[in-house]
Amino acid sequence: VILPDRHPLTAARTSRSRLVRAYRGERPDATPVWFMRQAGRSLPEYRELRVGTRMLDACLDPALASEITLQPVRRHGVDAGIFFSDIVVPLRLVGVDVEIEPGRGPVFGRAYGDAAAVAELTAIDPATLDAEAGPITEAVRRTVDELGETPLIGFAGAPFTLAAYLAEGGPSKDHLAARTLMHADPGAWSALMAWSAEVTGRFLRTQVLAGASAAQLFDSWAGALSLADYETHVAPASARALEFVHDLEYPLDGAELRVPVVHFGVGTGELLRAMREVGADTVGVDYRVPLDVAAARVGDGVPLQGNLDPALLAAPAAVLERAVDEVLERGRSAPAHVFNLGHGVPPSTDPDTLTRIVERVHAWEA
Ligand code: 1CP
Repeated sequence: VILPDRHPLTAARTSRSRLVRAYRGERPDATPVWFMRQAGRSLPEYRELRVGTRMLDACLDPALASEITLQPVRRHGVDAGIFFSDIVVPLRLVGVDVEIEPGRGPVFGRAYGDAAAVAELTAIDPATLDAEAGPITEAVRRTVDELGETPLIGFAGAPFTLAAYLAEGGPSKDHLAARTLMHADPGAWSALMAWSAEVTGRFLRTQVLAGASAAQLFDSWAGALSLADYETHVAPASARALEFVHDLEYPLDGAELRVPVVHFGVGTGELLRAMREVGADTVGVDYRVPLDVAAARVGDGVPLQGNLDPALLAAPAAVLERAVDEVLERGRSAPAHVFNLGHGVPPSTDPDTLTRIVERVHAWEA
């Protein structure tokens, strides 16, 4: 499926951007940089806009979601916007009772940790998302109109990370409820994973069709799994979720190219190769594995994204600068590198620190 003419990739507004070039495995004039959670509480202009609006209501207000997405692009000069939304937005859209509690994260009206609960959840037809996704489509369209030649990254939660919340009914440290269900009732588990893959895959596809130039799958909590459990009980569902965007293509130099897909998780040092193999073009690396080590683990020819430790953002300037340079140097081991943090921007971060990192990354001899 070729993306429509007005799509920024098809219209050649973003197909030669630094970000999309790097995701294709090329080395542009400067290393592209964006930050996970760049939109959010580190920005005073975000905190001001969010007063009096619940998180998920903000996500479903196209004007607000679009403005919040644009704020860090204007302020920092990053090479991409990341759509302001949340991994649980598609669950809300299909009618699941979920809220985001400030300081806590996603909280559900009930837990889906056994076969009976999973059967109730999976009775919801994932295709209902398509009829409810109007606010997402509109927010993405508004955003890419404003972004011009800067690409927008769409994202979704991977089925395991969604299941980690669903099985527990909220955030948890070790994702025990999900990991127990996986082994206690593999049938219910695979039903939950298949359903989550459909819902989250449709959410991702909606964003790309509406104008996102890349797609990132967040399997934030996959690092809780052994490689064997990941491969057996999780990887097939992640591959299924990514199939929802794999057929979307844009024309470039007479060829038809797939929309780039990035796959990221925390603590996934043992899983990097497997995360590539589910169908990712670029692998996002957290701060625990240096990029040169990660490059050897994922195999040849794979662009990497990452991986400055967010803790360094609060360190003295000289310490931070050395750490940024080291990430860039190690990034040379991959065919292409997109600079990012090893996980999200902490809310206490001084925004000027992020702006200075962008300047330093862009000035570095790629
Ligand atoms: O009121 C607020 O400001 C709430 C904080 C917040 C924000 C700004 C939450 C609650 N979600 C978001 C937006 C968000 N969530 C974005 C877009 C903004 C950007 O990156 O610039 C993205 C990509 C996410 C994705 C997300 N949500 C992930 C995957 C990324 C990651 O950080 O690992 C996860 C795990 C969530 C769940 C979630 N939502 C919110 C919180 C606090 C959490 C984590 C809770 C937990 O620790 O389990």
